[in-house]
Amino acid sequence: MASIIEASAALRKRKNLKRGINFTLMVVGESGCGRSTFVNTLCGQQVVDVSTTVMLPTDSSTQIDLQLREETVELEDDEGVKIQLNIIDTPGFGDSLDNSQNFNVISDYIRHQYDEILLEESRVRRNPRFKDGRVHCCLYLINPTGHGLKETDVELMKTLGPLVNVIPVISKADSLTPAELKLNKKLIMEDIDFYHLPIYNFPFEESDISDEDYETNMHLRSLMPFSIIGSNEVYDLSDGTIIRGRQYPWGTLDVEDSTISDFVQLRNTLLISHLHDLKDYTHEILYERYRTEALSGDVPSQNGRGVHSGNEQSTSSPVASGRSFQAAETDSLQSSSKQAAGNQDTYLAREEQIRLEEERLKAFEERVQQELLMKRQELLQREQELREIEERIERETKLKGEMGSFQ
Ligand SMILES: Nc1nc2c(ncn2[C@@H]2O[C@H](COP(=O)(O)OP(=O)(O)OP(=O)(O)O)[C@@H](O)[C@H]2O)c(=O)[nH]1
Ligand SMILES: [Mg+2]
Repeated sequence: MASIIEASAALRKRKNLKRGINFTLMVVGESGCGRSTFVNTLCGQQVVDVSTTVMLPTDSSTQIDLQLREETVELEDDEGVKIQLNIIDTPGFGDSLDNSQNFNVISDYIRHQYDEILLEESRVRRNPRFKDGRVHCCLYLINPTGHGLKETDVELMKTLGPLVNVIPVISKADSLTPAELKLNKKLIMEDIDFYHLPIYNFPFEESDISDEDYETNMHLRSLMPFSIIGSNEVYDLSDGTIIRGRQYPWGTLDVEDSTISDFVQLRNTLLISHLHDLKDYTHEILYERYRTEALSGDVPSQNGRGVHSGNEQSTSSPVASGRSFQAAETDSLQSSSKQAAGNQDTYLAREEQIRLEEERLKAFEERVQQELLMKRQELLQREQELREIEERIERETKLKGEMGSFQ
């Protein structure tokens, strides 16, 4: 029996090696909080600014400057396992006075990926080239203020937490002394508990976890929120070692030094130890819940109104997550059996799915139209400016000519 399991595990590994594991990571945080630097540090290469694709146009009507950008990087671990890492960056986040519109752009994107899967699942013929775009983890970078959370942080985590695995992270940890960092972490966790923010806190089923995994998860919980230091520079030290670090007048720090930040722990968590857990939680709990709600007609409307309240996951405080995992699972199982009650239901559910997709496409079309309109207006303005410049030059030339003939 054991040999069969080993053989199938080896087979799976070989398959994974060949195909590569797909993982989608979203990085959210205020402008300048260090998102790009973190992405480059995580990947050990300069990935930002390369093949940047704007996925959603700016919504000019509401003055949101947020855009979602995707970069894809192929990483390979020590054992040769390939990871296709899709990184979704959110430039412009936190720049508007009213950030709620930004939250909606992000949550709409996440929901749209779920809708795509829902639609694909209901097709008679599957599309062999279908790309699963679900976001498996959302890192929320918090500026190192030394205080607890701001209102925006609370609202964002409340909005996104029920949809995606949100992991809060203090960026630029080198700006704080060890004591300040410790206090900052404590205050943030107190706020997360106080507001019952549904973050990903390494949930597990108590009956089904090895001692080792239990220790790991508890340790990771104790580090939350993770702290990171990022850098785009690599230095050759006098002893021949090469480090990615930050150079200061008083010395050079190594971003991988785990005594000053949790960067290495976070990287291991995302790319090695919890890569599959994050994917599984997305599929089995978050997507399943979304699917159940969508099929039972209890779909949150566009633009985040009536979002899945966040309360469902609100029990997942760092202490109670084992229970919340089970509770969520039971909920989804019950709802699944309800959903299987007859063809009529299925038919209505399909109708609902189609309606949902139509709504999303309509919203997307509207955004594109608005973007087009804005570009047209810009063009007209530029033309006007050009005309004015031409007229001025003409006037000046004429004046010069008149002056010349006068002399
Ligand atoms: N001290 C310190 N500075 C950092 C760290 N990470 C990034 N920075 C600096 O912070 C500034 C902004 O970093 P970016 O990575 O461009 O931040 P961003 O969030 O991508 O910024 P936008 O894309 O403009 O919103 C740069 O000057 C970085 O060098 C860090 O860990 N510590
Ligand atoms: Mg950036």
